[in-house]
Amino acid sequence: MGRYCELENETHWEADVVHTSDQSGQPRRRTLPSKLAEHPSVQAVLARRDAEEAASNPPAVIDAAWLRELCLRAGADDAAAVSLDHPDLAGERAYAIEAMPGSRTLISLVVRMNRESYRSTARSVANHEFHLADDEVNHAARMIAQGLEDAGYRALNPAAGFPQEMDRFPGRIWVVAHKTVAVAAGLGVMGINRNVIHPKYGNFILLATVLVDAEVSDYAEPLDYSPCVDCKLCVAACPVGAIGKEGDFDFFACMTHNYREFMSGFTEWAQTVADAEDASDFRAQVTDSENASMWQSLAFRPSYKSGYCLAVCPAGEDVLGPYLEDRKQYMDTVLRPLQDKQETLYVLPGSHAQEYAQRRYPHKPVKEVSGGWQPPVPKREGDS
Ligand code: B12
Ligand code: SF4
Repeated sequence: MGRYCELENETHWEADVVHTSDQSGQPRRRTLPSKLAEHPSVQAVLARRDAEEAASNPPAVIDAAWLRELCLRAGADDAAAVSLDHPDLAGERAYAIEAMPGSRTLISLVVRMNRESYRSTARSVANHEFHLADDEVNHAARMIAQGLEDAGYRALNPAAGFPQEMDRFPGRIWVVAHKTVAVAAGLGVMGINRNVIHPKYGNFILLATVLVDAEVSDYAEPLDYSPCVDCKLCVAACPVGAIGKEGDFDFFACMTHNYREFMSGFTEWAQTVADAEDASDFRAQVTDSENASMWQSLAFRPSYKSGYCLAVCPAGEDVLGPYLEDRKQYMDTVLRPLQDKQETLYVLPGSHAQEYAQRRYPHKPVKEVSGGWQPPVPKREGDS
């Protein structure tokens, strides 16, 4: 398109270059000599300028369909947005505002884990799967935050798991409780095992949350049913009895065993090093395998000792089939190998976990530990 024009004795075609809309939503026209307007560099500069202008004046409300597309393209398997004013998020509000003042919406996202890898009795396989999915969900969250930033919004992506705010430890160290957000956003419901169960993917998901400073045109609502089928396999699978039949959760039982090589278990390991009289005293207290595993956790990524409550869960439309077909076969192939595995269980002395582990799993050695929660009572003179 163009029109004939005479300017300062020069005769040429002027091109109408129509670019993106301005603040009022009206298309803006730039008039340039046609030769210049058609030059690739000029077109690139103008396109970039228009994009920058659009980004500095983003729509006040984010379009929900645009946002969902952004999330899926970033690698999420599912995503939904929830207002920070949602009553179920009252406990998260102050943390979200502290992390990013002006936060208005939380975007919850889900990345699937491969089921068979997570169910493996080889802890290296299950942990590898966990860490790779953790990377994926973190990557997706980062891409979403970047996409929002490019569109002119302020957005922030806290880690899916670690790193966390260790200066608050042993208080709440996580920036956002991803489970609480996912449930409020309708992506699933917490089952008896206290993991969020997605209606399709079951509990084989990791979660992340992106904070953004704008509202979204359409917010999701919590699910009106729980995908948990109340089979209690998670109760039967947990080697330290952390999952109660009614969904009550023994935090210290799980943390002491499962987090043996995380912050609290590591502290106890360091104390053992500090208190040991010599190398042979230290090696009498910590086996070669435990030391090798601690090295692996420090050098690569921390190894969870369990996660069986999640591994055995048959809930979710994509997961449930084999359980419905033959429950005995499901238990023989998914639950029993984890129950039969020879492995050390770490428990607090005198705890319910200790009594439970000894009674239910006599073939698994049970080791008393402090869990690193309390510093040991200082040795007094004369103590042996
Ligand atoms: C803290 C934490 C843990 C703690 C506590 C777990 C828990 N239920 O809260 C420990 C170390 C035990 C843990 C273990 C695991 N975790 Co974890 N964990 C988290 C974290 C950082 C926060 C969880 C949270 O919001 N808890 C509070 C509320 C929402 O959960 P709740 O179940 O109602 O909490 C109860 C207890 O934990 C207890 N409690 C919480 N804190 C404290 C502190 C003390 C001192 C006490 C006494 C009690 C207590 O009180 C609550 C009410 O009953 C999130 C990451 C994040 N930033 O959100 C991952 C997260 C929840 N973990 C996850 C996973 C996968 C696991 C494990 C399977 C890892 C593994 N391989 O073993 C296990 C599963 C244990 C289980 N059945 O819950 C996933 C869950 C995914 C899903 N499908 O839901 C998350 C969301 C990580 C992620 N990005 O995907 N985890
Ligand atoms: S294992 Fe069974 S009871 Fe436990 S959370 Fe999954 S469906 Fe619910």
